[in-house]
Amino acid sequence: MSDAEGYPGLGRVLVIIPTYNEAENIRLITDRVRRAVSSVDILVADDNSPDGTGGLADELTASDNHIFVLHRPGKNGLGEAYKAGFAWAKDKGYDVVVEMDADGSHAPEELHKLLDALRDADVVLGTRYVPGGSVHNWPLHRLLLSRGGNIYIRMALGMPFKDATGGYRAYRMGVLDKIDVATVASQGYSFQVELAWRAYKKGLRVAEVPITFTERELGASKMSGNIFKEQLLRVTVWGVQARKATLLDKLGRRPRQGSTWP
Ligand SMILES: Nc1nc2c(ncn2[C@@H]2O[C@H](COP(=O)(O)OP(=O)(O)OP(=O)(O)O)[C@@H](O)[C@H]2O)c(=O)[nH]1
Ligand SMILES: [Mg+2]
Repeated sequence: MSDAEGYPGLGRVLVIIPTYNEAENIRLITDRVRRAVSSVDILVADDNSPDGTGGLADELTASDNHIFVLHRPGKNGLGEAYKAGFAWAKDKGYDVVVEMDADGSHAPEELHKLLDALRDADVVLGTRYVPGGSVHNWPLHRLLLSRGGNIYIRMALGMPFKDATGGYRAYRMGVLDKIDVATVASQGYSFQVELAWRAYKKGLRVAEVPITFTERELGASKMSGNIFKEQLLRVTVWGVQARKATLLDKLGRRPRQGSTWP
């Protein structure tokens, strides 16, 4: 079982690491997390990776009682893996959940910065695009897509965050119920954007801390053009819905209730 005291001032923290074919990375990342912040627990949410990541995670579990594995039946996207991990964390009574990629892009050595900032916030976004933040080893087109995507998100949604697509984050557990995370349908980067957008709309305290993002060195990317297109489409629709709601509000009429897809 975990250290009873958890992380000072925050309680029990669970770092959720979704994995699909991360056999080369899983031990490296869990070792780094455990060395960096020894009081946190780790949940590997594996989608039955054909390369045996789930089995490797089982071996780690057997040798370290801070590491747990959630075996899922098959590849079902990053968002679904996180939602299952969040539900697991709630069930086990954690106070804080952290999102972290398995490929080393999110440095466990910076985890304490996110957790320290969470003492005065409800959500902390690890941010590449503020002073002190950086991106290493990304080709120019990847950087332009990411920066351009974030500028578009700021314009379309009117939320101030510099890095709404990043996936290195910490949430107080209560936030996930407040933003009704179980109903989030987005996948890929949109999943991250939708969580930030819902937290922003609820008026929650969202802090951004600079992080150093490093492109994966081992294993294959699961990023695709469709993930980027999904983000563009969803953000555009959310932006239009938000402007419509503001306009109706000004006219003294209530927005029509109904589906909020996408
Ligand atoms: N459980 C689960 N994990 C996934 C799935 N897709 C991606 N992941 C994990 O989510 C994390 C981020 O995926 P990456 O492939 O690194 O995506 P990315 O960081 O956008 O792309 P790169 O910059 O090219 O690495 C990694 O830990 C993946 O193993 C999925 O369908 N299910
Ligand atoms: Mg990656």
